[in-house]
Amino acid sequence: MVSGVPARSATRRVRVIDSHTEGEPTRVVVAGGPELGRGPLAERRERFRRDHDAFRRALVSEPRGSEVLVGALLVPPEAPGSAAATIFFNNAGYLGMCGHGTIGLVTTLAHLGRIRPGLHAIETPVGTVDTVLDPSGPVTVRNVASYRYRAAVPVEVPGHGTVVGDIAYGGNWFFLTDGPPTALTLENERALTEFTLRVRAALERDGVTGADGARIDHIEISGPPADRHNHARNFVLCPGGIFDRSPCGTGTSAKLACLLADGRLGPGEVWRQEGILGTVFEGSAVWEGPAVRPSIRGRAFVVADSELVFDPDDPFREGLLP
Ligand code: PYC
Repeated sequence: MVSGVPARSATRRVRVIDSHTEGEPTRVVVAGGPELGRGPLAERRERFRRDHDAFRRALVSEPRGSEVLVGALLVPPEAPGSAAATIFFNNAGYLGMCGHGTIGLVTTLAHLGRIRPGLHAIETPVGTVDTVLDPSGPVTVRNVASYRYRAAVPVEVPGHGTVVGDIAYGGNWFFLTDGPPTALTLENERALTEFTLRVRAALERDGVTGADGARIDHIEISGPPADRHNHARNFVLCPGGIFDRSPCGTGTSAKLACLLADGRLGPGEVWRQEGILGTVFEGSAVWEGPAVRPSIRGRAFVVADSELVFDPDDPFREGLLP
């Protein structure tokens, strides 16, 4: 047996619900996932990583998924009042929080008839987030406390010279820079991906990290919006080397932390963050001590309610890629 996906005689079946949030997909594992026991979510995430990593790969990589997919394993909540608890993952590993994924998860719970419009607490490995499901569909996520860690950090990026950006936390770690190397359009996706990969490699080369040595695995570039009703457009590189199709919930949270720190946005003021597809998250944040508490609003749609099949004879039952 390989951990996570046992080669047993019976075919294993895993029920998943797929959705997209403003373009970015989420796959919620509703039944048939690994048993992680009880205890703090951060500990259960470590158990997932240690004992069931093959399951993660099988869920989000080819032939069942792709590198754009974010998985969300539903696990029993710790607190009796929580609507759900989840561990987010992708092709590269495990995420602390995921904004678009939380919106997708809440929409999925509504699709399953497990929740109705209103307030719902969702537990994640980096804290509990309050969400509000609007009767008309949109979901607001009151994210974990977010903050700017360092401002105006210069980094030498091969082929691009000195790139200056802020390091901020929004549930994941981000390097945020203004002034894209080229227009933030889908046609420039390759050049933007190449640029952000180089920025990330340069940060790693120089040992630039988030607090406590945390790896900065998301790079966010900001530029002018295509629609004048919005405030900015972004391009966000995710840990697995692929870009976020949505405006990125944790990335928008990190951006809000920087905007409030600079006094460019007031507490409670609305920021309309456009993503690379032109879809929008509406965000705002208020001060909470030295950090800010961001709220992100967006919409998800369920696109599949299905069962994944793990045939014990399939040599690629754990996915094509290691
Ligand atoms: O929406 O927070 C987010 C997110 C992180 C990675 C992909 N999406």
